Amino acid sequence: MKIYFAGSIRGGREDANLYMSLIDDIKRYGTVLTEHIGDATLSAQGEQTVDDTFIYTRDMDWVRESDAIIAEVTTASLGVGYELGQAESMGKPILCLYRPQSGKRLSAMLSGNVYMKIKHYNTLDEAKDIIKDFISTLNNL
Ligand code: 6IA
Repeated sequence: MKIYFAGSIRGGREDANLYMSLIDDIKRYGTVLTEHIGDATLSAQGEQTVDDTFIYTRDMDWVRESDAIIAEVTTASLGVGYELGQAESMGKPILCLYRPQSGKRLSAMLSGNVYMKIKHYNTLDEAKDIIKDFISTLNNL
C-alpha cells in the first residue's frame, strides 16, 4: 500500500516531530511516499535545492499514485489543503487528523466536507488507533 502523508511545511513546522512519529507508525502498513514531511531539519522554507515546479509536479504524481492520504491538519497549510482538494477529486480515501486541544479551529473547507474522514485526537496513541482503523477499512475495500 502507498500512503501519501500530508503535513504543513511552509504553513509552519511546529508539529514536525509529531509528523515524524505519525509517519513512523504509518510505515508499518506500507510505503509512505512523503517521508521528508517529518524531517525535523526541514524548515518552513522547505527544501532550498529543488525548485517549486519540481516539488509540485512530484507531489501531484505521488498523490495520483497513492492508495490513500493521511493528513495532519492542525497546523493550517495552503499546500495540504490543495493536496486534499485534488485527492478528493481523484476519489482517494482521505483521513484528516486534528488536535482540538491546539485551540486552532479547523477550516470549514475540511470540517464542513463530508467526503473527508476527520478524526479528533489528543495523544499519539489515539492517533495510532485511528490510523489502524482507517487502514483496516481500506483493506476491506
Ligand atoms: O503550504 P505548505 O508548504 O505548508 O504545504 C505542505 C505540503 O506541500 C506538504 O503536504 C507536501 O506534500 C508539500 N511539499 C512537499 N515538499 C515540499 C517542500 N520541499 N517544500 C514545500 N512544500 C512541500 C521539499 C522537501 C524535500 C526534503 C524533498
